[in-house]
Amino acid sequence: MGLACIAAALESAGIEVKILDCVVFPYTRQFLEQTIAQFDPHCVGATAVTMNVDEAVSVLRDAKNIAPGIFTLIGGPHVSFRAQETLQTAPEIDAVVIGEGEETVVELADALHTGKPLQAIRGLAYRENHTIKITEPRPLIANLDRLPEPARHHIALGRYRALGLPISITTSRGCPYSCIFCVGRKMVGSKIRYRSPAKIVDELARLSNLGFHQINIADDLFTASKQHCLAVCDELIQRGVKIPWTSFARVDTVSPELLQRMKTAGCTAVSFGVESGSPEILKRIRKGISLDQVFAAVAMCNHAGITPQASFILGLPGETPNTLQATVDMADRLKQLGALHGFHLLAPFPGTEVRENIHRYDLQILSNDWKDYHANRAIVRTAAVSPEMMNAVVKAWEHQFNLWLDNIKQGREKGEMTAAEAWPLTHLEHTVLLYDLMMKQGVETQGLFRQNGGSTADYGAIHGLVDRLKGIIHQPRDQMIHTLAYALDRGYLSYTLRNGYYQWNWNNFLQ
Ligand code: B12
Repeated sequence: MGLACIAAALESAGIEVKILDCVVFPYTRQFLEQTIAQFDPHCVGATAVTMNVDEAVSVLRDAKNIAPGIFTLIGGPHVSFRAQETLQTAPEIDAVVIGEGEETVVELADALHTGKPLQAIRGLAYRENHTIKITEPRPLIANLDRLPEPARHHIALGRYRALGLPISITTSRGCPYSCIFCVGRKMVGSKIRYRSPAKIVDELARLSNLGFHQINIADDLFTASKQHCLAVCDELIQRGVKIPWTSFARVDTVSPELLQRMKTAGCTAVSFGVESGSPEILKRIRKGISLDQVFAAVAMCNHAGITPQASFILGLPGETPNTLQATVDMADRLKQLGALHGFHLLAPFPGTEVRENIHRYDLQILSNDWKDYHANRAIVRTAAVSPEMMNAVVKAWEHQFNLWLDNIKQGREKGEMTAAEAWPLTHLEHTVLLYDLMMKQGVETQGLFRQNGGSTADYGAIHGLVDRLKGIIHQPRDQMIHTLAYALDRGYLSYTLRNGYYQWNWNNFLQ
């Protein structure tokens, strides 16, 4: 979303852009080299969260080495809080865009073109005469309606659709709450800025035609304003836009009326940050919710027919074996009430209260290697809880998940399950294989071959490709046939037969 927003702002200013999406394409220096040779950009930028900042920096390093004249810049929620450090440790990066980037990047492009001084551009850190300069902070963009729609045409959406991922949209920016583990509010401000419901639904209507199974409303807190949330829902209902969607919410911002309307407008699931089963911890992290409110919100969702999802963070300051147990118990109780749940481990990101003022908290940070900041394994300890104790909870949860998958597998093998019942596993298998195919460039390198495969029989497009993928994709043949047939059927992949040659392709244009 970040890159698509930056691309849209640049295009509106008449600047040509190209997005290299290293989420669904494998990154290689050669790939970057080819792109730079063909596109010949003045500037190369990258986005990053903390866990992938090193990779983003190394892409920019490659860009600088390939073409030293290129201006390199980086933005996103990690470097916004580590601008100085980023420039100090990565001499190949010329500038850091701090905070919202749409206006900054357009002014920067103009300055690079005209030779205007960078000093006048707010929200920028850059190097001048071997010193690092940080300009005035950039005020948040007041009117989001003036921003162009994210330039999704630069993203290979077909690949995201093939992986079963939802497509994202934002309807607002900002969060008035001040949870100590989150940088959201510091990135986007405490005063929420809303887009107008008519514009949002125009965009949602377009997204609903792209063949995604679901839309993710990626706002920090979609339900922050009841009025805004209801207005978007009413607009969706009135215009008859039918597409399932999900959003983030807080348990103290939902009501039966709101959830009912969200359901009517297409909402299927709401994700709540519950964080902990301990009231003391909830207080300490300034979450501002009670456990009663959690139970009430889950009941309201159930009543409205919306799946409640609860997300927890282990390793919050002051965690003890008792609070850890309270969180596990809370998750179990919510599960019994029909809520899905997941555990993450605290990653104290730059810019968060918990990291910047760690001396105030019962917490020790055990790793400053940003690659460890993925929140799936413990990188903190408290006085009473070790990383091993926290990891054990997550591992037990992962074990339960694997047992559930095994059960489906057995049921499917014995023919005791319908295809619909087995779908979560079947879908996961398809996703894993298709992702592998993308990352290994299986279609690009092996997708063109002779119809009869060298023999007299027509081998068929699927069998032919499966044969050629042997040694590249390490999956059983049946599975590969099944997944390719599924991807063809859904239009994720297609092939043509011309002059005795099959040619496979990923489909990117989704209408
Ligand atoms: C929605 C969301 C998600 C969605 C993303 C959906 C999507 N399609 O993008 C999902 C659920 C998938 C997700 C996943 C994760 N998320 Co998240 N997410 C958010 C949330 C709530 C909004 C992000 C968003 O879309 N904002 C709107 C876009 C337009 O803003 P943006 O990306 O920040 O980009 C702007 C600027 O940063 C800047 N910019 C960004 N990149 C660049 C690049 C250049 C060159 C320039 C010039 C400018 C620029 O300009 C952009 C336009 O203004 C934020 C909270 C927040 N408000 O930041 C957390 C947040 C970004 N997520 C966070 C985290 C930790 C994660 C995960 C690591 C969680 C996990 N353990 O798996 C993953 C990482 C995924 C990844 N590889 O990036 C953290 C990141 C903190 C950090 N320092 O790492 C945040 C800040 C929340 C928090 N806990 O504090 N997330």
